[in-house]
Amino acid sequence: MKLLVTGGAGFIGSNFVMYMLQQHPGYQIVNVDALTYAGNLENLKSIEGNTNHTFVKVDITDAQAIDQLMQQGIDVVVNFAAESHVDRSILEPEVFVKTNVLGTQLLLDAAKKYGVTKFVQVSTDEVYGTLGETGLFTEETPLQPNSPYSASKAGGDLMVRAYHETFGLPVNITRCSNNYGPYQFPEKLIPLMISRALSDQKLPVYGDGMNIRDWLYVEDHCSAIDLVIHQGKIGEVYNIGGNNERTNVHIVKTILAELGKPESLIAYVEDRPGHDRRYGIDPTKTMTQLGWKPKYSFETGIKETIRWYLDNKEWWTRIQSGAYQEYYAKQYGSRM
Ligand code: NAD
Ligand code: TDX
Repeated sequence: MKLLVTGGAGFIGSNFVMYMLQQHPGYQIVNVDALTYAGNLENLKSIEGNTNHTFVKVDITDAQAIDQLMQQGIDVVVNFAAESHVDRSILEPEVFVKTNVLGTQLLLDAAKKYGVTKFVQVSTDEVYGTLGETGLFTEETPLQPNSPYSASKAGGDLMVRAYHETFGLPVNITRCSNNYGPYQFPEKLIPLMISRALSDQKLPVYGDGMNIRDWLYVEDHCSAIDLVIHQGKIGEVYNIGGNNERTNVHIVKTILAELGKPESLIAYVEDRPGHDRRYGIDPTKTMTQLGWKPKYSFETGIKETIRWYLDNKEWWTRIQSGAYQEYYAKQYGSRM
């Protein structure tokens, strides 16, 4: 099988590429990434030299380049490429629409032109909006996105739906809860708090810290997408989550306790505008129809993650200094 994976130098995409090469040693992966600030080829160091993996620096909004790539014969497209940070979408929404809506539509066009056996859109629970104190998001929950980020992801999802309904393109959409684990860019809650706590810097908690997110270890997200690729019923949406709802302040206090740092590092700061109060995924469909089950409890996953950030300090300090962006030029500059 030949997969085109977009966004494979980012957090989940790079974990997914490594996971798939391990699970399916015969598969070929073409990894397409624009290497924005969030793309980091250092994430893929462990698979350098693996001939089943090819990296190509391409922007998914470049229709010509995508067309050229698809000409080689791709079986399955897995679309991770996106602008992914809510706070950035509040400051600069335009690039979110460009990549997450237009980029998705251009990929769909190429998939339609060359014919694929499946197009998997990796989406998020944030498209469903926010929950009150009770209830969970199911695949039938109406889309009510509240941030420019989630609105752009919902726009991409609706394009995927339309290409299925109108052109018969074989698609699946996955909607996963908040991921955490190795290689997550240190702007997101968990790696931001770990890296700042290790440097004894203040930890900015938005609002009252009681907003709830539903956390899933990244490898469990990858195993679910693997099942969707192989067993997902064409045209269906699959929610992915492990029933691990935690308040933000609980997360931050867990990290501080694990690192032996004082809670006095916590600084309550002004709330995020439009801040969704609670996310919670009902994963029943994915579990019963695809036989998916997460491997990691939150308590195990967070310990593994903290250990990884302690062992890979150089990885995130190079991000903080910007030095990671030179890696591409050094490694690939003369070859591409
Ligand atoms: P990330 O920001 O770490 O990675 C995104 C990657 O996409 C980067 O490597 C970046 O260079 C690349 N990219 C951005 N714009 C591009 C473009 N125009 N062309 C080609 N590549 C481009 O994000 P992530 O956390 O790994 O998220 C991956 C996907 O999973 C996203 O679609 C996101 O919406 C979705 N998702 C994320 C989470 C989460 O908790 N992180 C949860 C559910 C779904
Ligand atoms: O400094 C912070 N302080 C804080 O209190 C940051 C960065 C976040 N927060 C809060 C906001 C959220 O309630 O922590 C929670 C998690 O924030 P993020 O890590 O920014 O994630 P979130 O906004 O929930 O979105 C994430 O999950 C779904 C990903 O970034 C998305 O890409 C994914 O779709």
